Amino acid sequence: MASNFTDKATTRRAFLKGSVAAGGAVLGAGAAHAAGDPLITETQPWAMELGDGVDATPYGMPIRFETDVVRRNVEWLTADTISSINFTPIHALDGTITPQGCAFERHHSGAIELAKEDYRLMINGLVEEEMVFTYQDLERFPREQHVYFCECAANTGMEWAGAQLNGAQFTHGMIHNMEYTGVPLRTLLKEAGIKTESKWVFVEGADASSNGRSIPMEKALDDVLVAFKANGEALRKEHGYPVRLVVPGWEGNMWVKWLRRIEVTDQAVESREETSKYTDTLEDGTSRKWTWVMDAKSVVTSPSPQSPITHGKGPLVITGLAWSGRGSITRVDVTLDGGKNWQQARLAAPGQPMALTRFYLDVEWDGEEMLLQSRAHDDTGYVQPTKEELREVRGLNSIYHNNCIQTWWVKPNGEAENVEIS
Ligand SMILES: Nc1nc2c(c(=O)[nH]1)N[C@H]1C(S)=C(S)[C@@H](COP(=O)(O)O)O[C@H]1N2
Ligand SMILES: [Mo]
Repeated sequence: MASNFTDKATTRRAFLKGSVAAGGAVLGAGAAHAAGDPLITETQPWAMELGDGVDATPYGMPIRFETDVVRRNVEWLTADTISSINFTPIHALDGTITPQGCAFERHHSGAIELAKEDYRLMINGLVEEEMVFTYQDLERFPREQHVYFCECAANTGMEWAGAQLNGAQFTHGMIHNMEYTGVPLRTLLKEAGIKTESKWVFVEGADASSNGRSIPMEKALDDVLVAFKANGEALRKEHGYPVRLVVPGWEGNMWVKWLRRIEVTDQAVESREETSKYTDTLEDGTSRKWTWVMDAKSVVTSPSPQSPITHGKGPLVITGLAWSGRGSITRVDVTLDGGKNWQQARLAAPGQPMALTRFYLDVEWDGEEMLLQSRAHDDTGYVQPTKEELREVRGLNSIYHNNCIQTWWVKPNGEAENVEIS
């Protein structure tokens, strides 16, 4: 066992030296540190004792050093934590898939516990035959698998009037991105047989709030999924176990959790109190309603206020996320000087429709202050607007659908702050 560790250490050292010798060194004198470093020269405690057995953790949690990578809520935002929201720690994640354990939650009457045995999904209204499916019934239909983001329409909503919350988690963390497995809603609607006059579906959850929403039939028959797995495993309770609706590209409030009923109708049903809340108030007092699609948006996740630069000047990885509810991200630009000069970032993988895209820009940081911004482009040709441009159209009274360009002021000491520039 001990010799095994020695081998690994040797290989690692050889690799570090090798990369320098090959002229591919990013960090210059990196290998020179090794000589006086006890972490390299001394045998460490973890190499002198045995680790946990395979029966220690039947279901694993992150290692204790990562306990700050968690969902957080903002206390003053809502009156209680039941009808409330928390935020994904996007400043500390990489890649694009959001682990369920730290994916933001939004509920209107708390996360309920509903067993598969007690699960029923009813389809009624303008159908040939009203139907009730059990969980087991749903498992017998052909399945599909897709990665989609889910963004609450209120994401970035606190930033309309001015820079407010200090961290990407709080300004942009009402979003998650998961790989869903489920049955197309279309399949279930066909099973029940929709009547010719049907134009909408009214979807409802089993929780006390029921979160009823109307979705146009065109969307319902297109790509909406009745999902029961996320990232390979069962949905977590807080994300709607055992079954939730996935409405790709559209605002989170339509993604009904603990899905219990689908009513086929010929007109949109006004839900209880909530529909009106997801309406944008414009400067002239009129409202913007039925704005379901989430426009293209992006944010630099690191460096950012909760993810400062701690290594001084030199090579710096700038990274972030971009997404569009209208299609795929084709390009992301990053500026270090508040929009005077833009550079095209590298996409970690080609943009996928209605899913998060990870971008990187590798720079040599001179240690001077930066005004960091990112700007997303999608395949409809749409370009993410500045805060000024968005305000010209939507005014200052809006809460929802704020997809403007975000600015982080990175100071010479590496700390970052949420600011607004004009
Ligand atoms: N049944 C039910 N579905 C619901 C809600 C709810 O309160 N009850 N909240 C909605 C809102 S406003 C959002 S943004 C998303 C959030 O999904 P999440 O909690 O999995 O992040 O769920 C939606 N579906
Ligand atoms: Mo939401």
